Amino acid sequence: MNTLAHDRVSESAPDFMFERDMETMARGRIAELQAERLRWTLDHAYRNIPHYKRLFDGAGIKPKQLSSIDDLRHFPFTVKTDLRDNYPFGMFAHPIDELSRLHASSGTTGKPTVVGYTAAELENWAGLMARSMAAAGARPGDVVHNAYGYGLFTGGLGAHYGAERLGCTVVPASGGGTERQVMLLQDFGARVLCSTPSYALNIAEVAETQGVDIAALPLQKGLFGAEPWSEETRGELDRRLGITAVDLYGLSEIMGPGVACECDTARSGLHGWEDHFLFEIIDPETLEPLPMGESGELVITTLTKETMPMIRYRTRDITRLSDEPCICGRTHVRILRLTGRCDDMMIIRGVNVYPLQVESVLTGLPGLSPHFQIVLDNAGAMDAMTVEVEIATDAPSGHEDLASSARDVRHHIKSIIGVTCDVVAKRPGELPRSEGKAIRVRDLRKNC
Ligand code: DLL
Repeated sequence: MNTLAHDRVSESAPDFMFERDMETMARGRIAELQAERLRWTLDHAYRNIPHYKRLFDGAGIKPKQLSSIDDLRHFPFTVKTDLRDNYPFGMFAHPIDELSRLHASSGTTGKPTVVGYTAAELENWAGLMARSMAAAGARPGDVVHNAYGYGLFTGGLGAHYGAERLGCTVVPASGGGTERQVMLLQDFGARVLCSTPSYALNIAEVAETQGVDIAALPLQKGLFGAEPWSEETRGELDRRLGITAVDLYGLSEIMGPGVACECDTARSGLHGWEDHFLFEIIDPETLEPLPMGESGELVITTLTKETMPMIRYRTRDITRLSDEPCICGRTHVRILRLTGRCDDMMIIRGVNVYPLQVESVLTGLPGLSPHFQIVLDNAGAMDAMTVEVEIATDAPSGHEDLASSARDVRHHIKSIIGVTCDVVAKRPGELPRSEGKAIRVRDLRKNC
């Protein structure tokens, strides 16, 4: 994108945008641009990637049959196993020697999924991350402490180049070494923190045990994502770090972080950058597209990616879209808070439960820390859930106190989520701490 387009004149203004023309484009114009770019993407994928040729031919559809965006619903979906089946480079339209970088996301089983970028695509990504950071309240000249993991994970380098593109000074802290991170936050005076929400809570906790008041430091904005987090956790991060916590979304198959980001003006849904991506919501059972505002699985089609265009990629993420105008002036559709992944859903005694619902209940209760894990096990023919949660550092921790906290939590989970489970209250420090994406579920079930 045009790097000269940013609002140089109004960098310090509250409504500063990195690419105002694109971010505030009339919705009709966005639709025209999307149709044009979609036609190019379908044609490019069909001609250059054998997987898509096979897929489209199998479905009896040709790119030229798309006469409007609505026709996209007739094209087949892409799923994660398509990437695995074409491991490592089978989904690429370019030979490897034309690429500048590879990233990969580690699956729980088998081979990772690999994504590749040309130099131009890295430029594009940096621009979209810069746009996201500016929306979240970062400004040129800010010090950005980047605690997303550096490496094959897209979080570290994605946020890094976005912050540089915005004109910030990056502290490439990566994840881990939390005590040192607290020292760097104090000494370098970062105004912006980038990390997973669970790692930000870990930083807050370590700072508190070191007697450091992060809320009194220059830190003001947090860009948190890469895992589901609740409004209650947002409140906790705002309060404990003295910041405005903003939601950031992305996935490696589509690009990495920066596919969508909240504005710090409204903090009410993530602006999905529609000049580069087309968002649909489908019913994950019937696979039919759902109307604006209904909850279902997010499906994304890339509009500007050359190396690895993704056609109707099923993210497995559950959310809703909103095209209501936003008070910040950005016109791009909003992706409302992601409530979980289809594959994270647990069925406990017939009730559908997502880890995020458990997080919401726990974070709202006094006397508890935000650190928890869900343990799944077999109970006869059914699945049983045990919630392990740590009590707050200042809460009484005798045997009877722990038992009473556990009873209390069990009662709240039953009344709010409607599921009966066991609860084990733990003393501070007994559960593992996150340094990146938190592991919320320990699955001990046999045959799963
Ligand atoms: O997590 C990219 C990223 C890095 C996003 C840093 C934001 C910040 P993956 O490792 O491929 O990529 O994982 C993608 O993480 O499909 C969601 O399930 C989840 N996820 C990402 N952002 C959010 C969010 C990165 N804001 C998967 N809320 C996605 C909820 C999120 N879940």
